[in-house]
Amino acid sequence: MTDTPAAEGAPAPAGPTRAGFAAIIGAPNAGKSTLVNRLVGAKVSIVTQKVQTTRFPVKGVAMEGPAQIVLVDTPGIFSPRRRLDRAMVRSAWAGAEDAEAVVHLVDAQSELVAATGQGRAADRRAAHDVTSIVDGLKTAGRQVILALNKIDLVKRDQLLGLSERLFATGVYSEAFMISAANGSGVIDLKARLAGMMPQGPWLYPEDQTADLPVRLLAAEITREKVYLRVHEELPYAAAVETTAFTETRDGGARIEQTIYVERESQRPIVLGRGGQTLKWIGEHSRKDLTEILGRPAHLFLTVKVRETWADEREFYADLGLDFDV
Ligand SMILES: Nc1nc2c(ncn2[C@@H]2O[C@H](COP(=O)(O)OP(=O)(O)OP(=O)(O)O)[C@@H](O)[C@H]2O)c(=O)[nH]1
Ligand SMILES: [Mg+2]
Repeated sequence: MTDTPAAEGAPAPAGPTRAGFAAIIGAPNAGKSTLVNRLVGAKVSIVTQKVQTTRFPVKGVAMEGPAQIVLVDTPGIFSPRRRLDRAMVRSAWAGAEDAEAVVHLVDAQSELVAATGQGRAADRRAAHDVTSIVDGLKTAGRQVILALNKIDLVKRDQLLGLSERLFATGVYSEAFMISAANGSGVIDLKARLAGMMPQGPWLYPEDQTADLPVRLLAAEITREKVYLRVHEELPYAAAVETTAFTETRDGGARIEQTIYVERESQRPIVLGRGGQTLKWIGEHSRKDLTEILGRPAHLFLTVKVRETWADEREFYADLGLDFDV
């Protein structure tokens, strides 16, 4: 994703600088991470077709003239059941609390399909999650920006009705219609967010796009590949940990990672016949990591069963999530 205009290499602005936080909230799968990557112009947050991909708030830095917008990609907000769910949803709301601007991203296609009473269960669930986010915003007494996403998938004439219906809830100050996937409308949204940033010094160096420890970023890239490859067979039960990250003599990075699954029966799913699936995951992750790190990545993957990873305090601390919610 390099086609978003960025201020990289541009001369330092003459006027006063601005900087602040803009949080992107929304139901799982609305396209929040896709939007953050698009606004930043680089891959900072992983994207899959699976709901609940993002597990903790991820920051990405976007530049727009004299303004620096620190985007906070948050986990999807939904009705939480397990401990990890509760921690994710709590962190999403917390990400919004401290931000100068909040964008509620809504999957326009899911909303429209759900409103007809038809569509998949996933669409109805997404629409239900949108309603509870609206309720949450009402309770918080907070007005936010509405962004209708995935407009590449819907007829334009349906969008106006949808935006009016949502606007009537009173929790939105303005509305944008975008496609995070193809970039349509994103420039306008970015300009608006830049205008909302308060005057002040930049919070990150101008050329920095991500704010995630490299070991964690590397683990996230591999988790994305696991999800992309086995998302149907492995509902929600994998974690990836970088266990070693060392320099190699050729200037590359040697990265050792463990993929944790919750059941013995899931190990062969990740390995695949003759180890083919794990090989695919490793190859794709290594390719991405080499690109992101800008130097050769040598990746070594192991699969382990750890039934309790989702109930271990240490795992939450590593991701900056609250264990006790
Ligand atoms: N057609 C279309 N697909 C999109 C658009 N934006 C995102 N997607 C797709 O929607 C799916 C979910 O995207 P993500 O960016 O992972 O969504 P998310 O809101 O971060 O999801 P969670 O992290 O699970 O809450 C992916 O398959 C994306 O490719 C869009 O504008 N148009
Ligand atoms: Mg996400």
